[in-house]
Amino acid sequence: MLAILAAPRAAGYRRSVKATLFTIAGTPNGAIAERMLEHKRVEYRRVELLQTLHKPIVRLLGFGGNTVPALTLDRRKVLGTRAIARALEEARPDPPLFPRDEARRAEVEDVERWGEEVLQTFPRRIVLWAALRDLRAAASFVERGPFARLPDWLVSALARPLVSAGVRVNRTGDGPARAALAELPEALDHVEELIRRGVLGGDQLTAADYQVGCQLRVLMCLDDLRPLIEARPAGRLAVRACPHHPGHVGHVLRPDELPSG
Ligand SMILES: N[C@@H](CCC(=O)N[C@@H](CS)C(=O)NCC(=O)O)C(=O)O
Repeated sequence: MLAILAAPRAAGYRRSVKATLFTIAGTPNGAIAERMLEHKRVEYRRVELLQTLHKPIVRLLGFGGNTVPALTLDRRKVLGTRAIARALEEARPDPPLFPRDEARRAEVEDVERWGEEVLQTFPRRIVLWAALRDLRAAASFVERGPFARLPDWLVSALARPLVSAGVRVNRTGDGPARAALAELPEALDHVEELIRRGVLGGDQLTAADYQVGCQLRVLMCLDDLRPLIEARPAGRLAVRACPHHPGHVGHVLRPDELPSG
């Protein structure tokens, strides 16, 4: 089985909810699900699947789709970050992932949707495309499980086909990645407008903070992008939502590909 089982999260987590998270290495969407499980203090088992081969496996497991993150929660099958947020909120209302006030909840849900529909396209288009230029970096996204212990020669042999497959699955390449890089400053400005309005980055992190913060945190794994993000309020939100994320891509962007502004 092309799955890798990681140990359940440590004691102190609530044992009454049984959860298994299916994910792949390096995806911000997996990080969103993990950070929300931690927010809810739900003990979970992490199953890491191999990029691209995860699709038939998730389909065969009966999630009704072929993407990750996919979560079984109290025997319920839940697919996708937004559905996972709602299933967790229902199973464990405290601490909340959404404001109790209806108007504020609607604002948070709008931003969560923007995070999933719009902001998600930035790491999706940029990160694997950049990793193709620094193939040793691809292995740095794998931090846990037996993949992390594979010999260097095997990691090098697997990196190119796996990263290339990921680039194809994400329908990216030079055009989409460069367009995303050019649009990144505008997206960061939008995040900061939402922080100023108090919809993001409040006292209690919400599903929208995890959705937006984890996407930005993964972009910060690129040496070319981290300095543009980390010193800004958007970068501080990213680190708060996702203090640690594996992965490090060295300088690979050409000067004309770097975001300006
Ligand atoms: N919007 C979905 C995105 C899920 C998604 O695109 N997952 C990627 C991995 S990061 C995937 O499984 N892609 C395979 C595919 O799109 O066929 C979510 O938030 O869960």
